[in-house]
Amino acid sequence: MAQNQNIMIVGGDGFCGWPTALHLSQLGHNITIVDNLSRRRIDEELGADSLTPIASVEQRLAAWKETTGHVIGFAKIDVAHEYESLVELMSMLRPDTIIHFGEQRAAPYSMKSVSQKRYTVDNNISGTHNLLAASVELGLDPHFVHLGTMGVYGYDDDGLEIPEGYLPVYVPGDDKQIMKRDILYPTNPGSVYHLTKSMDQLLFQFYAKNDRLRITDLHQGIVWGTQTEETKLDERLINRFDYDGDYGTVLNRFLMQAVVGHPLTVHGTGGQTRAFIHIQDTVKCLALAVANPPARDGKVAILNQMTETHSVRSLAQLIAKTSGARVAYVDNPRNEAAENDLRVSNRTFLSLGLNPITLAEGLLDETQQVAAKYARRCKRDMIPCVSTWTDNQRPGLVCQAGRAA
Ligand code: NAD
Ligand code: USQ
Repeated sequence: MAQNQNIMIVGGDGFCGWPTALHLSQLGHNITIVDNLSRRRIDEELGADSLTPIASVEQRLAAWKETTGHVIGFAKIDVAHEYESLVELMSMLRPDTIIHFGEQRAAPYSMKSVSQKRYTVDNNISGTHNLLAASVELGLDPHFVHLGTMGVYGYDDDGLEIPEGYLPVYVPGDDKQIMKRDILYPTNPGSVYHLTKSMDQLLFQFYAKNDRLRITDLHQGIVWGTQTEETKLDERLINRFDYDGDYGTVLNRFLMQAVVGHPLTVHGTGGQTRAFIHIQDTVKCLALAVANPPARDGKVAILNQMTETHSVRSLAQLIAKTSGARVAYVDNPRNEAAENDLRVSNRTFLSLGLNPITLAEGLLDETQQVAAKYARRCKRDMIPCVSTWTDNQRPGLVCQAGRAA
């Protein structure tokens, strides 16, 4: 594989996509971002905004060129609906690698109402399929790298270490011989958003088998932190920091809640255990995935992209201890197990050389410093989680009915 690749990054204006684009550009790859800016539009729809003041795409790209001399291309295309424009761009770019971040990624947003459910399914499934179909139609041979989620496995706590995508099953044959098969780990999504990632997996399975596309599906845990080595280079390169009840993820929410003096909003008992990864490790994993395409063997390479697991309760307690914040155990707006254990294999990235950043390494402080710097931009009324999973959970502002601990 060429050292300097032509890489198309779909969703490259988003939280994970933007720092990945900068990192791969810094490594010498030729980057083109494709994004319809729907994430910025959804901020307007919700009345929310990134805690950090993100510059426009044009300002971001100009700042990158000014700071490093590297040029990143940009095309505003909706990959779910503007198929002809996508084909035109891809036939011109002929990408060696396509990285696909371009989906609606918030579980609470996907459960908000029927309109957001339909949007999430339509956007995510059509977008993924269009990218695969266009690659085949044009006779291209890109390495297709997709950002999936740990959530496709579900959180059933059955005691197994979650393997990387495939579950070995042993079935007695007619002659009583035991036969081994590797099947896609049975999916158990917990939201319409996670459901679309489960459905993406079948699209990949088909295109890898039928068209021999080389596909890497990265099952990523919850990303925390905000800045990377490259986004720190200039204020105009700053990454997004979502904290609102739909898009803010749990650890970043707790870190900023502590800064603005809001109780830490633990859902239920906080016994949900989840997988985490720092944004700096996300970009490193993407560089490793790009440098190590799978064999063309008809099978999707599935890698678990996470570095550690924690329960929500233990994260809240850790942050409360260091900041003095109050922990509020609030009614859970989601339909999820109150408590679960989680063990995950991340052997492939470790074997490729990932040296994980853990919570213990001081970056919690760095994230809180970023939150403190922009705390004046916080809209407190955007903090509560108001999206509920079922109608009978819909009493109003669920997160505000907190009990102090
Ligand atoms: P994000 O919402 O910040 O970024 C997604 C980007 O994709 C946005 O810029 C958006 O405008 C763009 N986009 C969406 N639909 C599009 C379309 N139809 N056409 C073109 N562009 C489109 O999300 P993120 O946090 O950067 O997540 C990126 C990917 O990583 C997602 O697929 C998500 O499922 C996955 N992921 C994220 C996390 C996390 O904690 N943030 C964890 C695991 C997996
Ligand atoms: N939670 C709280 N309090 C809060 C917010 C969340 O207790 O204020 C709890 C939730 O109930 C849940 C857990 O924290 O049990 C994680 O919630 P989250 O919003 O941090 O993460 P999630 O909805 O799972 O989604 C995020 C990203 C998604 C990605 C997923 C990875 O938004 O794109 O796919 O993390 S994973 O969780 O591994 O599937």
